[in-house]
Amino acid sequence: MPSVTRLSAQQVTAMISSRAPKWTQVGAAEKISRNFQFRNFNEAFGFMTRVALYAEKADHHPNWFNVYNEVDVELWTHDAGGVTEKDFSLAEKMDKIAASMEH
Ligand code: H2B
Repeated sequence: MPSVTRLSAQQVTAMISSRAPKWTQVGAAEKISRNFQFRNFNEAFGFMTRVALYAEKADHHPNWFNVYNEVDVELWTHDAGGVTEKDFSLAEKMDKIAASMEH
């Protein structure tokens, strides 16, 4: 049994509006996604490193794809088969880390 409950598509829509407006719902709210762009690979990898440290502590990990200065992220809770509160906590953390790296 997953320890957290999957959110409904309606709940995901509401949570995106209130907490993570830069994120997009994928499919029938199976995932949320965001594209991050940085100045160069060094900054993108720095972002990934900071997120990785947080993800390990939270025991909740992003699915992501990096090419040079871009990081494409998809978040869902594998155990729950959909999006949960944990994904929104991680999305907010990623937004904060990225924002702190802007000039
Ligand atoms: N990350 C994500 N995104 N979803 C999960 O279900 C998940 C995870 N499960 N990180 C955790 C690790 C689980 O596999 C370990 C054993 O706690």
